[in-house]
Amino acid sequence: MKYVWVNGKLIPEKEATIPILTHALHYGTSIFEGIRAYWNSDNNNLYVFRARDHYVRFHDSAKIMSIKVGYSVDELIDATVELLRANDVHEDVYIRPITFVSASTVNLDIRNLDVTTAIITVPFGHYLEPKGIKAKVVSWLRVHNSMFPMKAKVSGIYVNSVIAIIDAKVSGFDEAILLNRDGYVAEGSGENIFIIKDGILYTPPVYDSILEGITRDTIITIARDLGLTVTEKRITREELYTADEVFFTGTAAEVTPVVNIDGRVIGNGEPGPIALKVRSYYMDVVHGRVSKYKNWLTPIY
Ligand code: PY5
Repeated sequence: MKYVWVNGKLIPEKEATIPILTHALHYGTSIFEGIRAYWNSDNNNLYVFRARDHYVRFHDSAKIMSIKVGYSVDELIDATVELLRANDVHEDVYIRPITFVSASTVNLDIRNLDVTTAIITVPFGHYLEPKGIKAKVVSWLRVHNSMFPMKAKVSGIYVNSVIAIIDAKVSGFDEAILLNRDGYVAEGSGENIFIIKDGILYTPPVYDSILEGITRDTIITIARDLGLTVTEKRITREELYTADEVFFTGTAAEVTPVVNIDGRVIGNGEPGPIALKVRSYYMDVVHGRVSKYKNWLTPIY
């Protein structure tokens, strides 16, 4: 889009370039977020979804990595609003805040190195096919909590997701499901996972080497609103195969039904009724159509 926000200033996106020896490019030393803003054509407004929660997680990721963001949660929310207005956004967009180690050095101790904080916006539609996708439980395991704090959204760790999704795609599937080191279901390459059995929703607990997804939290909250029971528990691979429904959640993925896992048809091979009901409510919430969740939204206009 026209402008990006870099260290407190709006600059033309074309001018936002980085030197070749940038630390983050070589070592993945960035922390980032993925946020969505939804355009509501009923009242011609744009709503950023759970901006505060995303920027709190951004700060948590930074703290874990000993990176200093340089801007408070409130300043980052204000910067996001300023950028969306400057870009005159009237459509659904993805917002990508990032703080990266911008020093040009080969040293690994980043504690005193210069960082750059930027926010970029891009037009964004569906990340995964909403009609349902095929997933593969790949042989690559999710990086375990004891090897890296998976609560932190750190760029370098995404090579684990990249190798997993390539494995799934070359085998003809749409997305990967990763198990953790203990053999339990962790998450997708860029999504959390829920299964439904006999009307109850289950999702892996946060200590099972997953990113603590904000959409995951949203779904747990709004599903309970709909009178559904949601339980956080360890999930085995066979529970995936024999679930009545499975769906992924994520800022990019929203709520995406998984209709086939490792060649086993899930339910009747179509998106299930509970996933569809939860997704429809989720879309209402993010578009500002549910008054009780308006506090999750930052209106832009
Ligand atoms: N797990 C992983 C590994 C993720 O990358 C993501 C988000 C999630 C779970 C869901 O987290 P949340 O609900 O807070 O978004 N993935 C990013 C996203 O914007 C990047 C995907 C390429 O959805």
